[in-house]
Amino acid sequence: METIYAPATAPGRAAVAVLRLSGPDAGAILTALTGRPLPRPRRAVLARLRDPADPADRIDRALALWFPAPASFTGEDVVELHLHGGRAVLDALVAAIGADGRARLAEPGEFTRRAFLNHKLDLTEAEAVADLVDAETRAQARQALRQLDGALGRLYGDWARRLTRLLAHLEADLDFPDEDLPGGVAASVAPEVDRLIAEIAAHLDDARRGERLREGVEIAIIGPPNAGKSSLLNALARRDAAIVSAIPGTTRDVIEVQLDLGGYPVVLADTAGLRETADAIEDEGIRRALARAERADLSLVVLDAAGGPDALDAVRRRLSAEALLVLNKADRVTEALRAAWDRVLAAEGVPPAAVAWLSVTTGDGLKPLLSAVTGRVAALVGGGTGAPLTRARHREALEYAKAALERFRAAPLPELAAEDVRLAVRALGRITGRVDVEDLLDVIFRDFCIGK
Ligand SMILES: Nc1nc2c(ncn2[C@@H]2O[C@H](COP(=O)(O)OP(=O)(O)O)[C@@H](O)[C@H]2O)c(=O)[nH]1
Ligand SMILES: [Mg+2]
Repeated sequence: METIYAPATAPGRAAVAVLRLSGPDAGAILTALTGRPLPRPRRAVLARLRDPADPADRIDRALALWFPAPASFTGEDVVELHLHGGRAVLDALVAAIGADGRARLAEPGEFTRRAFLNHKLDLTEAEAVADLVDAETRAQARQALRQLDGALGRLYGDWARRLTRLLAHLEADLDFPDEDLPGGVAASVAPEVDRLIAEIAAHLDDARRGERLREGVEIAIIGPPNAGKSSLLNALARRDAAIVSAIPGTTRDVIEVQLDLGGYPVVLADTAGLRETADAIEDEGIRRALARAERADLSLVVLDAAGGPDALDAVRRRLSAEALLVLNKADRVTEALRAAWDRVLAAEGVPPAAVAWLSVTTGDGLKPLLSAVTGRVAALVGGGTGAPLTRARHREALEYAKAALERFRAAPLPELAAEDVRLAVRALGRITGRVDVEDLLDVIFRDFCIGK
């Protein structure tokens, strides 16, 4: 295994920069850089780093940490150097290590990859490292941490082990039909397979909570031109992300901003106003607006309330359980007009909880709207019990495993039945990268004491 090294902190000027080395020569390279013996394991020591090729040329006065294998992040010998975070210092160290010739720059993700190969992490935990680094909100970070703690790996690993045990029984029945095994093996494993199908189904049927939290909840702002959609986006984003004007048809493309709503990540999209138009570009913008509203987790349907309840006609089809009706420009709505709105909404059966009065201009109603949206977002991604599914990769493998188990329940021949269970175990093993069917079968078969 080659020794690798890489800066672990983001490039640029900072108080401290961290560089990591991992592999068999990490310790020797540290010795060459300091001209001293290795420090005590896992103790931070002050180290004078110098260029091994020219020991008079000092690089930095740094903090050095020595993690001998296997008690390190990668499971290999690891050295961590905490430098002063300037470009020149880091560049000089990288150049000196490069010139030493015993280590090469790490590929992206290579430290974590080695941790996986050395059984320090399973694949779900390795993915959690990436998610934790990418997390932009607290809820995302908490979810990634749970996964890093092995919550998902344990769940999938446990299912795989239970299935492997069943598989062992099925195969024993096939391989040694003359042996005196308890009769009716396929029938005896059926209840446990049914339990597993139900558990996997419940885990899959989570309204994509975990995936939504990882990727961000999508909210689309739609409505007729000039209703104040772009103004609302800017107010929620607290910056001028979208152009606001009195000219209808100003917004043509989808404009996205990312928000942190109460710890939940949200991708808010402003869209072109919905209307008939002869302008080809605006028409494409409207097509995109509708497509975005279709796939959004939540739509904010904005209307100019001052125009009266007839405005509803243009958006009636967009009102659904996943929509919040925002009646904007309330500053220009008389009491009589408001009463008219209330009558129409009641007649249409729009629940009051799905309606938000707003004036972006005065700011009235913005806070209640924000809490209503945050509440909806929390309901979409928060709550839930246990470890949520976080990736399409996991979902696909679990759906494959569940389908295989359902085939097992319907399979006519014992040989085919065992093969379906085997496929299900493999699919679960692909998620964690850990379950090796053959190894587990060996262990379990030993308990059987057959054909000694
Ligand atoms: N009086 C009033 N005018 C508003 C309000 N919100 C937006 N506007 C104005 O309505 C016009 C259209 O706004 P804009 O955000 O571009 O609407 P969009 O076409 O739906 O994106 C602009 O002139 C805004 O200043 C509001 O709450 N009250
Ligand atoms: Mg606009």
